[in-house]
Amino acid sequence: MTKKALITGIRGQDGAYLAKLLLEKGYRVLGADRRGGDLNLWRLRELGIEHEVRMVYVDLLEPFSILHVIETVQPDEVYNLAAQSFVQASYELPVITAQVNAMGVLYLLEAIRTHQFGSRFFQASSSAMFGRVRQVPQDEKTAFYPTSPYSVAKLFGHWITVNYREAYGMFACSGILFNHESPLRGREFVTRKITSTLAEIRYGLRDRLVLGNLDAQRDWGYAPEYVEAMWLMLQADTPDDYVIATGEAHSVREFVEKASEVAGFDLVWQGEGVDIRGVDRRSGKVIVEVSPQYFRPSEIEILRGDYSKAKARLGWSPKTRFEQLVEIMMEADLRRVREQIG
Ligand code: NAP
Ligand code: F7E
Repeated sequence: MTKKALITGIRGQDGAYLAKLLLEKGYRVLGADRRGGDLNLWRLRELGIEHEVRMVYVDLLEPFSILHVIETVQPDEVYNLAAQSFVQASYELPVITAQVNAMGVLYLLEAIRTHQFGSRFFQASSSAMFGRVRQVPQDEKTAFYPTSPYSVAKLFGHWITVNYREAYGMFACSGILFNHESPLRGREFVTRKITSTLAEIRYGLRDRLVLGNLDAQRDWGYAPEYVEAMWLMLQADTPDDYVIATGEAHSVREFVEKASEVAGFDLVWQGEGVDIRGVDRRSGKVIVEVSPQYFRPSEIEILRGDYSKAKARLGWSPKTRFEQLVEIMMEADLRRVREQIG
């Protein structure tokens, strides 16, 4: 029988890739959408699946919408990818971040428990929960130390998922996802901000790329591979929690350097601290600078994950390395700008 999957956060990066993967596997995919209409379906459109996903109204802040959709759809699998996912914004919007990222998870779990259709549940947890990291690399046993309203709320989402599994025997899994990127990443996140802005500079639509902390290090993987791990977790014999990562960390500075190279710049750094400048030796122009406006009240200096458990139990490993990821993203943004200017 055709399996039904409900994906919250369908308009986001992961929602789009997961929908594509599940459609390819023969699932009927229902996309939980808080806005309605067909505005902003650009990611589904880019993947050529905008007419294959059935949209249903769900706002994670509206528990009745969740109860209603679980009751009417009776999904085999529920993937909770919806979140206020931008860490920087969570300092300005702490309450809404907590409501969506923490209470939203509980509403979903409670709706599944109440209806007892046996839906399997995936929660998109975050490496940001490790925050002020207690060890490098981080694995499933590493102590959490969240450092933003975003990650504190995600920690609730993680533990309530574990709690519903242990207390009620639900098939509920939490994926502790390290940063994963792609050409479908939102432009507010640093990787896509870098590639989209450098592409615009390359074709004369913009002068500068202004960033915050260049020294922060992240374990950046390729998003289509991460949604495969989500699916694998729900196909396992028993529910569990898994770190999904590449095992490599690189700095924001390294990302800028590699992306500049792919975009055809010859970047050299001049100065230090907030006065640092990235200069293109070919044109002599400053193309990168730093502004404290993008510094965070509390920063995560390094995240690097140990995905051994996912490898051993799910057979999952990352395939796309850092350099390749930057190339994929940079080339996609160069292509987009070329198409835009004709
Ligand atoms: P994303 O592109 O920001 O997508 C998040 C989606 O959540 C958006 O489509 C948004 O809908 C939806 N949403 C926000 N508030 C909602 C609400 N109240 N009700 C219903 N939907 C709501 O995020 P992503 O990168 O795909 O990430 C997917 C999930 O993985 C998120 O939970 C994120 O926190 C988590 N995660 C991501 C990463 C990563 O590196 N990408 C790492 C760790 C964990 P609108 O389109 O309507 O705004
Ligand atoms: O920042 C630094 C910034 O916003 C990465 C989300 O998917 O991954 C993501 O959260 C780093 C930080 O991602 C700029 O200070 C420098 O150290 O791309 P980001 P994030 O905060 O790591 C986790 C795992 C999630 O769960 C989240 O949902 O880059 N940085 N300059 C900058 N960051 C941004 N956004 N913009 C800058 O100009």
